[in-house]
Amino acid sequence: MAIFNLKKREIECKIVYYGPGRCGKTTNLEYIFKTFKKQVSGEMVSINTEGDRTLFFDFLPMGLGKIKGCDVRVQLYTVPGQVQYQSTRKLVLKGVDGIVFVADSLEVRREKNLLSLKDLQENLRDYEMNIFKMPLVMQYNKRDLAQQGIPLMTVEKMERDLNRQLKVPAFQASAVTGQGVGVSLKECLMLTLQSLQKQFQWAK
Ligand SMILES: Nc1nc2c(ncn2[C@@H]2O[C@H](COP(=O)(O)OP(=O)(O)O)[C@@H](O)[C@H]2O)c(=O)[nH]1
Ligand SMILES: [Mg+2]
Repeated sequence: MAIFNLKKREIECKIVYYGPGRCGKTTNLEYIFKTFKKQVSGEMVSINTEGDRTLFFDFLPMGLGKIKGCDVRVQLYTVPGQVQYQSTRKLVLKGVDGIVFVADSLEVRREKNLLSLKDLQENLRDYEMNIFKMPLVMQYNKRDLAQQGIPLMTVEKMERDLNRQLKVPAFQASAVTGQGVGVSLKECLMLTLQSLQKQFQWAK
């Protein structure tokens, strides 16, 4: 749930990069942090969680408009993906306004993607949020590895696995080269802002 800061005339919201361990969430955030420097305010904050990190930083989307005359400030988060960090993952989802689900295109990670999506759905449900109503985009990451002859799932297969029911916007990406990283974020921001606009429709 976004925070309305009347004094600063700002709305603060939270976007979380979710997905299995090693799918490329941190790499996405690092790419955004260095590529969209002008829209980043402050530092990247890292919270250590034994062996993995929860990362976040403030991001000011540009050209996406205001809500009720207020600027929108976004916090971008990643969660630790490993199974054992279930509690941290859940905590990071608290108050989430939009999600980029990063799926790993490696054939061998198929099951991990499915489990992570299920885990997301359950964690949201525990917060009384519905994945079908959540501003959400899919990112099929590591597409660059095809060139190295590494077996990847086809996009069609990933769509069937992960997006058959959700039917959310999906993007192919390579977080290491940055391909598809900006568009995934932009689409998620747009959906999030649209949703916030509806939520604040009646606010004075
Ligand atoms: N080839 C390739 N490697 C990637 C890509 N995204 C992430 N990686 C690598 O996958 C590993 C895990 O990435 P990381 O961002 O730490 O995953 P996280 O656990 O989801 O945060 C690292 O070695 C990254 O360099 C990608 O798009 N292509
Ligand atoms: Mg990470």
